[in-house]
Amino acid sequence: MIKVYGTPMTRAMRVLWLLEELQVPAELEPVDPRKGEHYHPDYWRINPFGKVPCITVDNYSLAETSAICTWLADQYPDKRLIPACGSRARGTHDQWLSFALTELEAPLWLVMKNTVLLPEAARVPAIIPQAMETFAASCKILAAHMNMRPFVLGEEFQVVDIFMVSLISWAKFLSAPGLDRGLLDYRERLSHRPGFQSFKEKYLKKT
Ligand SMILES: N[C@@H](CCC(=O)N[C@@H](CS)C(=O)NCC(=O)O)C(=O)O
Repeated sequence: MIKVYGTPMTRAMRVLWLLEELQVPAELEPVDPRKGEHYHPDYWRINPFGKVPCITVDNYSLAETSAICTWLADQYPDKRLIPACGSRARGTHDQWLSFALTELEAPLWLVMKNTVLLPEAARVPAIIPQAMETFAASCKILAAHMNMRPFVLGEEFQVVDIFMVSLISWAKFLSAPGLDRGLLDYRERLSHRPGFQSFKEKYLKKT
């Protein structure tokens, strides 16, 4: 059985949603960073990266959300949620995944930390305008791309769509500039997928 460490309100949400899309049973082991539970030595023995999410399968453990999600999707090629390793489509998939993490998530995470997550005394509000501007410029590129296709890779829902939807949700929560109607509609459309609904039923109703 796959164990997922984290809570549904963290990046673990991306892993839990993917597992519902793959229809693979998993067990959620609650590790809540808001309560500092990720600092526990028992958790560091499982995940020396010290953050959530992380997964374990038998005696194998894996951290970093994008590594976890691509690895999981690769385990179930019949589910067609990621292009085959080495294919051009996989190159394009990973290009957008990398763009999501470095060009969209990184500036948003700076905003998140300095508006919500860090204790007030540790926040640096001066960072926010520049991070918002960086996000908006990248978001414009994504919006133009999504204007012409239903999913990032074209006609099929893939792992990278989970990351994009999650980041659009962060951006909406932070009132970040750059979101357009098309991106909000894309997020709304994907939230009706049975996989997402099942994630919501299983994990959000309990928290
Ligand atoms: N690069 C990591 C980032 C993981 C991360 O920062 N997770 C947050 C929760 S969403 C966390 O564990 N924060 C606790 C901390 O930074 O101390 C990934 O993509 O998995």
